[in-house]
Amino acid sequence: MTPVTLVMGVVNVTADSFSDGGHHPDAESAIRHALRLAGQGAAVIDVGGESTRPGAGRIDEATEMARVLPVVEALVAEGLTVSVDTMRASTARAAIGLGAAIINDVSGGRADEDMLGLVAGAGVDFVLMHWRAHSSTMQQETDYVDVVGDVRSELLGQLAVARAAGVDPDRIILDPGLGFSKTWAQNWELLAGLDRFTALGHRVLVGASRKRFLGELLDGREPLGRDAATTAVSTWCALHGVWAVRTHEVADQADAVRVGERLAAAMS
Ligand code: PMM
Repeated sequence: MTPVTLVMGVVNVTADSFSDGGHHPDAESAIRHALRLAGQGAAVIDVGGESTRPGAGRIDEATEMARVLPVVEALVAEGLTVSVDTMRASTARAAIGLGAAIINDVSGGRADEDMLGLVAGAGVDFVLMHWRAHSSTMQQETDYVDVVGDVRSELLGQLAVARAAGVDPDRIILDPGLGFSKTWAQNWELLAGLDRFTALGHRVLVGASRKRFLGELLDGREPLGRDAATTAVSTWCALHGVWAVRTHEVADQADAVRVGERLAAAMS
């Protein structure tokens, strides 16, 4: 069976990401970790230099570039498919110049007015995530009438903006943005409603890995103890036809998506 759902392995070169901040503070250890994840089955490596955990502040452009670019360059040289997790067009431009294939912008092009034009001209894939506000205030923006319907229509609105800016729709990957302006309960509703996102005809990415709503379910378990729960979510995502799961741990997730796909095949 050809794999349908991919695993995107997360490499945060940050001091303060919620689950792995400080684990890969320098390029060498980040590169080593990325190669390990690729060996375990990650089809894409997502490199980020700026934490977006709830309450996080911004870092400056020079710091972000210094963290991310050497890692991107080394991983491209190793032949890996590299995604860059950034809200800055300048960082994205530099990363694309080094061979990054995907720009993963958690703001979906809303944080930097130059982002969509850059992506349109560069011909790279673009992850357009549902986003309402920067991390410092996003948890004050969790009012929805119907979270699945509202996230879906806000995503469609931003998709239209991206298309108007010239981004090729086939290059756009949609992401409901678990944990970003979402209460714990709303994350579960979004997972239960995944079919309404995959039905939009775009590839869908889901990032549930080690997030707080899993910790809350598990009686306050710390992030590193949330991988088994993440595995269960990855199975669910594959069962519902998502294009990729974005996870910190990869080996078990790669098995989980195969189980989900096999179940989906048996059910069809
Ligand atoms: N979550 C985080 C960071 N980047 N990108 C996408 N596309 N989707 C997500 O859900 C997402 C993301 C949260 O921080 P982490 O890097 O520590 O997981």
